[in-house]
Amino acid sequence: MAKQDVVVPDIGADSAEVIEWMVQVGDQVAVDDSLLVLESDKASMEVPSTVAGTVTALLVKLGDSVSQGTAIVSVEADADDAADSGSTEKVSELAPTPAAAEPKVETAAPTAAATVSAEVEARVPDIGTEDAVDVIEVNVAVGDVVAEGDTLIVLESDKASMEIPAEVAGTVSSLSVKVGDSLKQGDLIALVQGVSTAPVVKPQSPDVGRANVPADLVSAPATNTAAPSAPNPQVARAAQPAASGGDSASIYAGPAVRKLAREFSIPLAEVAGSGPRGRILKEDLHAFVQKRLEQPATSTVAAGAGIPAVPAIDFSAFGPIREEPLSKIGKVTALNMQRSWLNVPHVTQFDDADITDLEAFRKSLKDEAAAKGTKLTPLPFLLKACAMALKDNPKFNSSLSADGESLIYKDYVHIGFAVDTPAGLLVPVIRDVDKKGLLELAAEVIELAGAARDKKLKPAQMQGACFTVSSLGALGGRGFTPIVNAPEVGILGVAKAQVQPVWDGSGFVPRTMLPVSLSYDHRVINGADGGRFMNQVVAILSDIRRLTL
Ligand code: CAO
Repeated sequence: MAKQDVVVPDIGADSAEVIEWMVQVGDQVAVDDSLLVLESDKASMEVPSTVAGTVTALLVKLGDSVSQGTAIVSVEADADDAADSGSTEKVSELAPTPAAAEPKVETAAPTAAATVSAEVEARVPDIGTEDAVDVIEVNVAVGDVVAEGDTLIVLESDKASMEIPAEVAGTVSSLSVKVGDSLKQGDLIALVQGVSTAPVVKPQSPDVGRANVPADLVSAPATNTAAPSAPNPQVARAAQPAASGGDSASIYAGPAVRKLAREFSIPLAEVAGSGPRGRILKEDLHAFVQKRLEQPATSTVAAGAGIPAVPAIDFSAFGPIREEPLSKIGKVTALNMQRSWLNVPHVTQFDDADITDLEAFRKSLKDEAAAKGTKLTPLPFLLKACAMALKDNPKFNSSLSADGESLIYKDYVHIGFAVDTPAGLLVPVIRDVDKKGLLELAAEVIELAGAARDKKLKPAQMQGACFTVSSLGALGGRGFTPIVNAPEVGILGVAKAQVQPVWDGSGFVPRTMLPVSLSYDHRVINGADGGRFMNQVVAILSDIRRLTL
């Protein structure tokens, strides 16, 4: 078995970048199987194998710049192949004959020095096939001024899409093709009234000259006879690097579109193509960007201004998966969380409240609460403490105006509390907390939490909060950083109360300590404001007689 290196054939460009591997070490390949995808300024192309056998080494890596003759893959040729032809023989078989190595069509000599008024025929160059191929885009109209290299039309065969560029700068004086036409090499595309003073090339015959061939799209052997030969690249609907398991084969876009996508970091795998057979057009990129710009208001996973999106990952590449749509509540929560997180500069302060006496008092009210058909948990005490602190620290009971120019102070104290429901997080609002008693609040918590879990909350019962309390105390935990429910400016997180040894000045005594965390909008509230609010909440919880002050 002979080892052979497959090399980069004539790619019609000085160099191209390796953008995707289509094989890996150990793969069996047949002659003409695609090995990798190269991309030059204008074209992307799959490079096929010249040898049948087993891939033993990849000689270049993604991102490498390669040129004609660069060895890309080592292949251990199949025994038959090797026996039949031998590696050297095989190579020589594939090597171009001197004649074949010449440009397929003689480079057309300039027939005239272009003048301002010279009219140049733009014809279909050697497109590597004798079959007619479809015009899928016409990129110019009569009267358009084109620069040399501007795309006139895009052709598409079964395997390739290719942009046909203008050979001269000038004005399109007539157009001979339309979308849907089938064209062959030499067919007239347009007449361009040249404005260049440089010599221009006018093909002598429909057998167009090399000068008219988009260099990066040719399938004919190149002019460089010395270079190792291989079948020419198929200019293909080549893929993006197969990021995250994306189906690269399904990405179908021309080089210009790919370049634009790269420049704007647009993930082509996420762009819907509106061109023939799903080809992605520049318009599709525009539409995609437009949609992304509008998304922050409508999507739960949108990237904000300038914030890179989290890449899409094909998790099935790592093991079995199951996908379930988010509930409506889940989507709204995600959107609200993201909006608050992105808009509000958060600061979180932590403290512990000694609720030993509060707990003793609460437990002493247990029977009384039960007699009234309710249950008194620490939450109503927390609501009362926050209501008092909100009244004494009015900035916490405010919201920034939408234009960010003023603060809107509220003379009411409505507090939301987070409820964990099977459908997701809901935040019912208790109105006028400052005016209600503990047992009244306890009853309202139970009623609203029940309605939330039974999906019976009315929209009005979830509106108008000035502040939120999020209690995870029944679940445990030592503390967390709650996210402000904008346009509110503060939220109190409550973790699990635990008996801890506390130094009382002469010894350690067991005290029930409640961890609390206060997050606030640092645009409105500074650290000192936060500290004062937190101190007051902790002081009230530590000595609930303060509620009567
Ligand atoms: N520390 C220790 N124990 C606590 C406690 C705390 N901080 N808070 C409550 N408990 C106790 C209660 O006293 C009760 O015990 P008893 O039955 O022995 O009296 C038990 O935990 C259960 O309380 P509860 O959960 O039924 O009642 P609650 O008033 O404390 O909370 C509600 C009500 C609706 C807030 C709660 O059920 C809930 O849904 N919490 C989740 C909130 C949430 O998800 N926050 C995160 C939002 S961001 O994702």
